[in-house]
Amino acid sequence: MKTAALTTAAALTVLPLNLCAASAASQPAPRVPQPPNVIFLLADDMGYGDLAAWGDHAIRTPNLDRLASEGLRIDQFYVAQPICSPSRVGFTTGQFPQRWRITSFLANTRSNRARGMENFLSLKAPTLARCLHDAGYATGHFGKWHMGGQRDFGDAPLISEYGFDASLTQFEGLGDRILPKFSHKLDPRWPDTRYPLGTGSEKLGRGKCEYVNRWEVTGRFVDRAIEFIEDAKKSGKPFYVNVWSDDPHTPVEPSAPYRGDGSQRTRYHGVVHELDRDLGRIIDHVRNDPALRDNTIIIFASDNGPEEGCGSSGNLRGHKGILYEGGIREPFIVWAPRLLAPDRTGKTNTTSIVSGLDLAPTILSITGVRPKNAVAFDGRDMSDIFLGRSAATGRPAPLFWARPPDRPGSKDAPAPDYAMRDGKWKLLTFSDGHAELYNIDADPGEMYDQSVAETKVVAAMTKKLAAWKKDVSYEQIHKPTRPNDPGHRD
Ligand SMILES: [Ca+2]
Repeated sequence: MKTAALTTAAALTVLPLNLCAASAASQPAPRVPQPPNVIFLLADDMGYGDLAAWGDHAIRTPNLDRLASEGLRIDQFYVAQPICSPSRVGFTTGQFPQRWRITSFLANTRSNRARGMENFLSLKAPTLARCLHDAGYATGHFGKWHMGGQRDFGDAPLISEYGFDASLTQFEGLGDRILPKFSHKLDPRWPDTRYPLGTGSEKLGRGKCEYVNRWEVTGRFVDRAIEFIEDAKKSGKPFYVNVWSDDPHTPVEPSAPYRGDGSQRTRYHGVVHELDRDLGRIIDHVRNDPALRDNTIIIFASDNGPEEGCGSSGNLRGHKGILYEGGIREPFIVWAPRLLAPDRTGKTNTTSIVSGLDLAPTILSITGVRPKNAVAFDGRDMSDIFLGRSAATGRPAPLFWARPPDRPGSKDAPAPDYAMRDGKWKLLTFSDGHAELYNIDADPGEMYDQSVAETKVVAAMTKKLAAWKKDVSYEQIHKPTRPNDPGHRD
């Protein structure tokens, strides 16, 4: 980093948290500020270019745009992998998902095995929710999970076993769930309008299942999250709440007024608009309550780039599943009116490089929570960046990605196998041995390969990439196969 170093938790507004000890104090004690509440809003397959705040004015997203105008946008935000499950493992654990053998989307057991993957996130993995729960936070997960308990595998842990007091999910997880039905048969092979992965999930049991219209699913997660927040408020506990919508993932079906001309693209626009409206309800709930507004951090992100034919990567190259920027670089907003540096409100940090891996160590720092057991996070404490106290260039350590094994690209255009970001440089390597190098600061669209002119940079980065592959044992588990199962959905 070229500018100010990150501060430690001790320099932040809250003290190290031990709620039990604090409440047991017998004499009037110095007033300890309530540790901040955290709400993490996550979209599913929304592209870098899909919000007006990032340049797309074809979709109306007034609530998320207002969140950005009252908060801080971080422009160089990367997810851990360009696809659902490992991206979520990165947010959840603060560690490269390769360490937990979740390298692409979790599907059925045969497909997971063929790709060298586990069937669920190990309970040995550290989780942000468990750290916060152990420190006295009320913790709730409402929305898509996709870290175990899907397709034919019902023996995964419940979401609650990862540190959550309450959960409500859909067909990519266990426990109580809301399952989608569509207004028409999606496929003549399927007997009714209920989504087959939903009916399959229902057969796994392990929670109550309720079917609602596809366009009502996110609203149900938001309703449950608001209830949970109110309960936490009444109990006097700080809270950590995930609202992980499965919008705008395909199949896209907004309510009837928002279907436009019926094309995939306009229905996608409708889904994003309704997602924005639903998330707006929880944002307004916090904004309109001074007790919540003044001590809550709301973070918004997407889990990976857009599916082709749906969302927009803006000026970036590539899409979901691909290691070019469009697959891994996503919108990211931090909203925290009383905690954010006032002169950064409504601004965009274009210089710092932030990862989904940073979420866990950063939230622990901001909340002053120390994990019971030391965790070797791959992410870094970026609290100064999140709260607008610094816009330090780059990041303290490089980032690495590996292609999901089921996304090899085409014969004519093979997908890059590995990527690495270090300072302004991004290296991409291919199975035939060649590499591409881009100066992302000058060329975010990855148009001008610098690998021939910058051979020393390529050599140095290739060496670091090899060390990372060894560190996470990736080449031993990498099995580049492509599943071809009925009902395939990532
Ligand atoms: Ca996704």
